[in-house]
Amino acid sequence: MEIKRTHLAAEITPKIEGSEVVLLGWLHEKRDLGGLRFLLLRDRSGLVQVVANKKTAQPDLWEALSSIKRESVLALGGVVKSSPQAPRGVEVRVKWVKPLISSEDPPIDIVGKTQADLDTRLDYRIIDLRRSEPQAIFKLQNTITSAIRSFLYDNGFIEVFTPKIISTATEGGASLFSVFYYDRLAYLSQSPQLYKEALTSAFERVFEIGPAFRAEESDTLRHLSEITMVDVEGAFMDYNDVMGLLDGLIKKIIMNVNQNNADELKALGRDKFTINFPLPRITYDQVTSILDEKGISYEKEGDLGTVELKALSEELKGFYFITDWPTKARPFYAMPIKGKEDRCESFDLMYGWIELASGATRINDESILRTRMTSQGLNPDAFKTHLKWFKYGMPPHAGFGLGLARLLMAVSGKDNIREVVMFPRDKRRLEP
Ligand code: AMO
Repeated sequence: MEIKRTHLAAEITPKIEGSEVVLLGWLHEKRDLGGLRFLLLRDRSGLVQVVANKKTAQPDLWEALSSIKRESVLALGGVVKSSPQAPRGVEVRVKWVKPLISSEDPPIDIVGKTQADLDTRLDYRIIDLRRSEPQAIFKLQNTITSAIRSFLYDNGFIEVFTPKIISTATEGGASLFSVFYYDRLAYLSQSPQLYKEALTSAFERVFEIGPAFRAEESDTLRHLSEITMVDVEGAFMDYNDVMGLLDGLIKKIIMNVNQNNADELKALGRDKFTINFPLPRITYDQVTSILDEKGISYEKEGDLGTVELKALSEELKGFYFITDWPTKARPFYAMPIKGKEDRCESFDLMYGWIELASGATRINDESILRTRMTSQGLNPDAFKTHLKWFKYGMPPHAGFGLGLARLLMAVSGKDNIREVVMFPRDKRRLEP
């Protein structure tokens, strides 16, 4: 580009009063006050006020400013002057403007006074993402993913990338999307579970932040068909070690969000987090006793549904673990507790009534794994490739899968997962 930016909007501060600056960005808002024309220019750092005075501006500059539509991309030059009324205490007195490309009138309001409904916003998602709230949400997401990576690197985990086109179900469930793979049928991966487990025998500690696909029939505020999953797996660890790791991970994320994202939390009407660690742990059997006391019915030895979890969240706020689930309610790879085989070394990390992550100690003995597959109604022959690795030194291991969007719901305070995924996919939506 031939015009070079000298400053970002956020760098226009009283410290550089009197300087000549060149700014690049989008026309966020425009206001005419008689002989004064105010613009708000937006770039990746935020907004800055720019002003032109009819008396002193060249006529062609004044004209250019009157015809420019919001969301046009501009280069402009001017001088930084103090202005007590301007949000930054200074403004740019514009000397020249060069529209780089013009915009049509935006289809949704970006300035945020009247907010379109979510479906309309998602239809125009790229425009919607210019609003301050989605900007805040995805900046929080960036803090979260970078905290996750740095925490896991510091703990000896290496980042891996496993295939997303696979030949058999991972979780044994029915929620698979099928795809044509040349002349065969294949599936989109629901989870890197089997790969991450096998990889512990080569690298001990691995993690992946990647897509997972779930053909979910349920149309809820917390389920999507394509999600980003944070999968972590470590050799020579059990579920207590992994819950300890998650304690450390959540602590690091919250610390970084509190430190780096004060503006974003404010934009979302959120306070900084104060959380006590370690996070509370409650067993499945303790949960069902609470439900019994409250007179709430649940499926015996089964998963906990929304009604049950909402009732529980009246007692337990914020982040906590539910541990020691019934073996029959968990996937085949979860390790039964020795001497109490109807319960397994497993947990869910919760935030209020929303499940954020599941994890477990895994079975690393092939014959036990085969038995568990059969008792869950699965055919071990379908898992031939996976079972093969268990003959060659599969270490004891444990891990978890954390739904990134669910965590972002917790941190941003949004109750619809579609708000915190840039391009959500559900039963109805395959665009944009
Ligand atoms: P699970 O199936 O419980 O476990 O998924 C782990 C986490 O992923 C998130 N999640 C979803 N988020 C949005 N929409 C969905 N449709 C959806 N499905 C799951 C949730 C959930 O807690 N292999 C195991 C993990 C493990 O044991 O390591 C697994 O996939 O936050």
